[in-house]
Amino acid sequence: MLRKIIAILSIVFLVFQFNLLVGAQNQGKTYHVAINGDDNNPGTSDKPWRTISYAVTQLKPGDKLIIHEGVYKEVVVMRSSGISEAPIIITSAPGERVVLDFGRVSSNCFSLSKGVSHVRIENLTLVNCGIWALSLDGGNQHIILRNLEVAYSETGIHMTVGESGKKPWHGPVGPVLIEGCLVHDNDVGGIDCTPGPCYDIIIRYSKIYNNGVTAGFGADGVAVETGDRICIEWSEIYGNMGDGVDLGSRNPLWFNKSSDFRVSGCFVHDNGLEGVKLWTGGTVENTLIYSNGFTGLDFIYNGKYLVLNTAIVKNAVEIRTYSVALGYKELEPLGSQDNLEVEIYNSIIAFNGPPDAPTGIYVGPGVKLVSDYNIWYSRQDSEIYLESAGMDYTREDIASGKWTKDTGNGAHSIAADPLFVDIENDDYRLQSNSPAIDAANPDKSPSLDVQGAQRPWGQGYDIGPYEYGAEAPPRPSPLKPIEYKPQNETQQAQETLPEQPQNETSQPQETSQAQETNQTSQTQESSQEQTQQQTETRPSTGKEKPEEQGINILENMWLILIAVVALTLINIAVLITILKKRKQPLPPPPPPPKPG
Ligand SMILES: [Ca+2]
Ligand SMILES: [Ca+2]
Repeated sequence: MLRKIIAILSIVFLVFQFNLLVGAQNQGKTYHVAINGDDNNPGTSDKPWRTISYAVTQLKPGDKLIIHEGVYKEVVVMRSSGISEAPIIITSAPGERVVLDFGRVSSNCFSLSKGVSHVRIENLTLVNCGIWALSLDGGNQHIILRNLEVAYSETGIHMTVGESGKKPWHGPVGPVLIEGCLVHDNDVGGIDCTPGPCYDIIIRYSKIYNNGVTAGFGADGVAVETGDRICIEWSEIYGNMGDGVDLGSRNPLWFNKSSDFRVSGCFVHDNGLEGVKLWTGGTVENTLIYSNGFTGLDFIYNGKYLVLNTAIVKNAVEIRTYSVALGYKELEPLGSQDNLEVEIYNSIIAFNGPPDAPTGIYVGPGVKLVSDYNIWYSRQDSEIYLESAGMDYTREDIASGKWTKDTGNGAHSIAADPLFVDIENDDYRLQSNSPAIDAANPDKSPSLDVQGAQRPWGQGYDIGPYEYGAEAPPRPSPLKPIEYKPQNETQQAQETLPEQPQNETSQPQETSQAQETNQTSQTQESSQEQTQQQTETRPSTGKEKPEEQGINILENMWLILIAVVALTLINIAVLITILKKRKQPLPPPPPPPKPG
């Protein structure tokens, strides 16, 4: 009887192994979608599917969907996930331009449904969506969005669903890596996490620009209402009608739970309202904040804030406000403003505002400011306004040591023209005789500058985001900067898009005057163009990144195959032994158990 059971189990096990074998072969299949395909096809390269929306229903962990050139007009809802060793990858065929033009449909357009995780979406252009072009509905983990253009929609990339100030309907979102993306010309926001929370979000090598312009709406470039561990690095955020970066919240539900916000190696400029706005703490380093309409840098509620090697220049040139506001009294504050711990080192606050308006830094009564090695040069009679003392510190007060004597700050600070190369044309690199050169505190200096150049160069570290003379590697940029304008209704969806050389399209074709005069940006881009392919040389701030999921499926499959074949051979051997033994006489049954 026992042998019979073992034999049956053995056969069952063999069948199981056979299934595993088949499963292993199925893992990591590559499918194709093409404009001339058919959803009744098997989805192979010679018999591709026609629609992305059908294709995504067929995907399993490890599968890769390759979309071929053309303009696709359909809404896509993804309901299947990958797993950590085998993410689902959706991408265009190499060198082929794939556009999803949603025709301004009044729904979300490319959605990752509740809980859909371990997905990589790459090399696509998503435009013309009536609501959210790319929506991470909630509970989405380990998502990589790489080399996407998301534009001309109501909102570009949206994470979590629900009402502002309330809990999300489908849970938080993250980790998410948004890398090498262009998010622009959306009506009410570029990248938005409302209500949140979003955790472990990294946005890098991206450009987020001109959002809110067409609709005349105060759209932010990047806005995260609630969440934590949000990092924006090596990116350019400009020309948005609202704030460039707005991290944190008015929402009291989540106050003081979020403090790891980080803006590093970024250019934040020409936004309509504020440059960088942090509500509950965070770090701003190696960042150039210029020509924003309102306050350049704004820290609002209690928290720990750190500013390193940042320049805040030419902000608030039209509106009467401070260029840096620390703990400025909110009209209806939902958070506390009695304990902001702010450190500012190696930074330049200069040339802000019209001459007759408050333009320097405002230090609120609840702020504990520790600062040194900075350059102040915005307004001669009020570089620093200290609310607790009701005192304006003038350029002379800083130079003569009065500011230091009163507050203990700024013993090594400078009240002089930082001598930028060309302010008119927004080139904020340092001239060779700039007082910022070699004048920074080395212990507070990041090892790379805003262009990714190694610090220090020369005798020491420089104040501000640029290290004078240091050799800058190519500044990271979107891998495939492209511009796509939604087509007229009368044009054919299948129409092939004109081929555009990459280097010409990397400069967005804005009409804004601010961008036309933006030499800094253009200079960077021409250096990017030469070296776009050298992505491996990109600097990194060492910030932990979400797990890369590019596991070699093929390698895994071979391991599984070998294991399955070995197990099968052992199993067959066991089965043969058992069957042979069955022919031998059975031993006598054991005596029955004695009662009692
Ligand atoms: Ca805002
Ligand atoms: Ca130096």
